[in-house]
Amino acid sequence: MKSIQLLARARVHGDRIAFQSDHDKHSYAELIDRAEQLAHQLLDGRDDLQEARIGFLIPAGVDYVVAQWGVWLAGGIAVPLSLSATVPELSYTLKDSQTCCLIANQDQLKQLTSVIEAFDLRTLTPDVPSENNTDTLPPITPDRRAMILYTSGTTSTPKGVVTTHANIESQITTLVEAWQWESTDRIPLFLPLHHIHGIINVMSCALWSGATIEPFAKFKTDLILNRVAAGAYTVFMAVPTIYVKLIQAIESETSDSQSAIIAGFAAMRLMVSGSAALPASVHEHWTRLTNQQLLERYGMTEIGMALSNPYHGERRPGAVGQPLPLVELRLKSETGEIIAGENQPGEIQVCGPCVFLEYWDRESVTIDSFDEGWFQTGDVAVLEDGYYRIMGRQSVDIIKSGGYKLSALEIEAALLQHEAIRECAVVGVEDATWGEAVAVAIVVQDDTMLQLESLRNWCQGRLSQYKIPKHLLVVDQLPRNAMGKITKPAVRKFF
Ligand code: MLC
Ligand code: AMP
Repeated sequence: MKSIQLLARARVHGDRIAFQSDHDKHSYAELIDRAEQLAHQLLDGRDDLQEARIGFLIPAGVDYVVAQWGVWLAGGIAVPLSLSATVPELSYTLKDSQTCCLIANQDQLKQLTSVIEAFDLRTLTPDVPSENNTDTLPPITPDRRAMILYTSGTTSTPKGVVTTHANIESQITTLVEAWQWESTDRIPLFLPLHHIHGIINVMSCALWSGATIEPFAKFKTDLILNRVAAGAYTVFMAVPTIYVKLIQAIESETSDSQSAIIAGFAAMRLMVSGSAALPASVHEHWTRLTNQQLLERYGMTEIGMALSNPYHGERRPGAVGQPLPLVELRLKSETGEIIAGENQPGEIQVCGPCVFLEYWDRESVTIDSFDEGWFQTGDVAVLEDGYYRIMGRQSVDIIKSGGYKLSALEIEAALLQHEAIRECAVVGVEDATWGEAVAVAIVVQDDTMLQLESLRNWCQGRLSQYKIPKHLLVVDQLPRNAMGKITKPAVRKFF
């Protein structure tokens, strides 16, 4: 029976350091030992969790991996939750995934008492005392469900993307091969760990390779730049917003510290950008500033990474390269033809072992998202001189802000709860830092007024920070087409 390769490899990496920060170090052997003990606690005498959903709310670091691996070893499905989610957002995820158990530290569990009671959740902390329980753990075949990640789309509420152990292994190995991961690599981990970029590209690829991760609770420019200047890393992965913020920060440094930071970046063997479009101007600015050419790639929660500029060879600004190993990709035109040549745009469709199994508990949505076995990404691309370039998304209702995918419909549904709002239309508008920023045009109820600041205050606790509108316009009426449907391209022109 095949075991989970990522964990089998951790045993082999043994005494190598998996996590290191200025105050502590943790070996691979410690990770796997602790994960096994947590698995026994989760099982609590049962043979197998049989794909029960286990949520965890844990910042980047050793405890996160202990929880993820503990769930897998016990036969459960890992549901990593967002640390920045509001209570309504968290409740939605727990309910939709039918999560039965929550792993979090004591402080967090205390803050979530009402949610825990409402969903009758069993709770555990990740720091279980080592009891050296040697009972056998269940065999885990690669086709079993491993993880559910929530992602927004054109439905107003997020959907759970289910990946199997085989999907995850394929998503990891394609990147380890293409980007030549080594056990000597050192990488900072500051991206949120309820999304694929942080979980697979950074954390799991590093752990597969026996490399060392330096975890951060969240991205903090000063902290990261200090460590870069100290030559702490060989690999760096971030979303475009972070590169924009880093450019601003580096350029405002004094010349001595600027030289040390630039030397730290220039010495890295690989720096990657993804999760949203990296403007060619930012790519070129970064190269001028640090002498380091960013490698831009394209991916999605449902498929892992699909396209990448080459590790060796031209990294073209504004382009996302070619299909990664094990990924089959095609473009389909608006009129339904498979595009054979260059310069003709079409929807990206992907198949291969990296493609997810299903949307949790949404059979018909899953069926509709495939076209003869090819997953329909909803992203439009064109092949130019051998490199794919992403042109945009088919749906205006999907917004990418700071690397987060947001559903305009989900934000509208939340805003419509405001007593002063009669109608609203949310769109993404171009923003130099965030890629896109959330903007809303509203029609107010009679005799009421609404200002941006009061709307933003009202949104606190209802929507995560990055979903809260940055622009507000009060209008007499929203533009509509002949069918009476709001026309979002026209709404966008308001801003
Ligand atoms: C935060 N703010 C925003 C915002 N996010 N304003 C506009 N638009 C947004 N999207 C505001 C806050 O309200 C706050 O305002 C101020 O910015 C600082 O907030 P913060 O939360 O401290 O921001 P910061 O830490 O700087 O966050 C920026 C970030 C973060 C880029 C580090 O957004 C991030 O980690 N993004 C990565 C998301 C990710 O991993 N995506 C991958 C999905 S997977 P004020 O007024 O209070 O100061 C995927 C597949 C693939 O896409 O291909 O990888
Ligand atoms: P998510 O659903 O959060 O996984 O986001 C995936 C989406 O991010 C894709 O469907 C694309 O729209 C977008 N994306 C990821 N990488 C890139 C990139 N390099 N350029 C443009 N868009 C990207």
